[in-house]
Amino acid sequence: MGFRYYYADRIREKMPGFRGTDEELQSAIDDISLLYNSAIKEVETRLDILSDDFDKKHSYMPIHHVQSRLKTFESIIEKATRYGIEDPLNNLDMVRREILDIAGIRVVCNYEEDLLTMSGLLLSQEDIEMIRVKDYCDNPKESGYRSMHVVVAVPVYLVNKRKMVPVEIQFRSVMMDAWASLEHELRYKNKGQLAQEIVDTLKECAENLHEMDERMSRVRHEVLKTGNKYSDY
Ligand code: 0O2
Repeated sequence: MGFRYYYADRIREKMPGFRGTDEELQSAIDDISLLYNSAIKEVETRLDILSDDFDKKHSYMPIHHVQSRLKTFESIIEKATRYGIEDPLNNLDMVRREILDIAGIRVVCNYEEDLLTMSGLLLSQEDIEMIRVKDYCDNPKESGYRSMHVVVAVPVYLVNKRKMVPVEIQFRSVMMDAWASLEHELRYKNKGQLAQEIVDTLKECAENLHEMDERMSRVRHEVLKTGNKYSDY
């Protein structure tokens, strides 16, 4: 199976606590790989179609780029432990109910206003269920982080059943994404520890970029008003 990248023997080495056989562990993790990789494909395809249709109708593509990732098995188990799930390796059904970002998609839009357009279009699809929204655009995190996190459940059609699978979608503007990517790298390089002065500077940078986001959006609207190929949007 091309999509499988969790291996039972490697997981056994790092986490020896699984009580079943290797075959049972492999089957459980294949199930996770298949479901969540499929859910990512499903959402990516829907976003692609929406983007193409939006372009056709308005001569404008709100999405700058899309990234996706499947959480590693180790970090799923680590997060489950952090969330207080007892013996997560032997309670994978509970882990799948509680950990909602096993499948993650980042939709980077041009401007902040595009976030609502794209999330609204996706959420209005009748077979998509909204699980939760965390709006860090209007309420940025203490670090300065801005983004809109939407968890949806999407249908995945298997051979003889349909499964609703949760996917966390982070909608960000280009400016929000630039800040988050650089800040994440700096934090990661320093193993999560940054001096207070650096933290303050990064927060200030986030605020400056937010201001820039708003200015760029105003410029865009000026350009639209003067009439050009986007004038019907
Ligand atoms: P990855 O690989 O990016 O997904 P948690 O805090 O994870 O226990 P929850 O509810 O998932 O619980 O947290 P939250 O804060 O809603 O979303 C976590 C994700 O948002 C992070 O994923 C980052 O992608 C992003 N994020 C949140 N805060 C910040 C921040 O201050 N800086 C940056 N750069 N990104 C942030 P992970 O878990 O880091 O991993």
